Amino acid sequence: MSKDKIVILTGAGISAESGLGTFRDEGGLWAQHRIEDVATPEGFHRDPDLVHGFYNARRAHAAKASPNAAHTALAQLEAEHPGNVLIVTQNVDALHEKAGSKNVLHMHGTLAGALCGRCDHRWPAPPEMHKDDLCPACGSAATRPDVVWFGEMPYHMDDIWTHLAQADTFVAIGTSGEVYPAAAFVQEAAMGGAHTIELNLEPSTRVSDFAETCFGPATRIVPDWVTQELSR
Ligand code: BJW
Repeated sequence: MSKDKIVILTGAGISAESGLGTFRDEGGLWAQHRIEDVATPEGFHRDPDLVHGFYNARRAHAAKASPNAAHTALAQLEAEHPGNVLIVTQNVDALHEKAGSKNVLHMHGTLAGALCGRCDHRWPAPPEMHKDDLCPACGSAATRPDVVWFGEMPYHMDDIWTHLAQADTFVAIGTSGEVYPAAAFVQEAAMGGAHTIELNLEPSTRVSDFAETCFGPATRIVPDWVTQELSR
């Protein structure tokens, strides 16, 4: 059995079969909402009610969702692989944790968090957030979902670059490769000597950067890959 360090990047595609919509697939979230309205600091400044409504609905939907066989397989990999397994997720749902994964970095934040735009205080998000909610630390009515919008710096980046440089295997699952810096992780890992694998429904825009690929629904191809990895 391999003792190597595995870094896994996940995107919206891994949660699609749990009933959570992706962004860029046909009928996805960006077909229903303008990115600049709901996923930028400027959009939030212009219309906080609209943005809170968008995230309140997604928080409620995500709370009811259950992890699927792909999330469960990654939790099994973490539990049984003799080396280190790290999940870096772009997803704001908690399905990796619900499946039992412990070593998870949420680079685009989480629906479970609230953030004060004035003093940067963080606290657990209530089921619904509103523009007049007050920050429990500084009292400002500047509360927002603790998620990363376009033009903002994703979280944990120093740690993530370090883990990518040390990875023996890098796997990207269910992500289109359209959004940076996550889109550049495959090149960073490959430069450090990692074997790179794309597991996706269909080839992403970064497909030529990967050494190995497998296409199909995550609930099929991720458990298959985990079984293969644990028997190496
Ligand atoms: C299945 C499946 C199944 C379906 N089984 N698979 C020009 C060049 C380069 C970079 C830039 C540029 N201009 C601007 C930038 C930077 C910008 C960027 O990347 N823009 C691009 C549009 C070009 N990036 C940023 O701004 C980032 N910050 C940054 O760079 O900081 C540095 C900096 C800061 C300040 C100044 C200057 C520099 C921040 C990006 C934040 C992204 N935020 C969002 C919203 C998060 C909160 C929320 O959830 O609402 O993150 S946008 C959205 O996209 C979300 C996702 O995490 C992210 C990625 O989407 P993902 O997960 O890949 O989903 P999809 O829908 O795209 O793909 C789904 C995939 O699944 C597909 O491949 C399907 O085939 C597959 N699939 N069903 C398996 N069943």
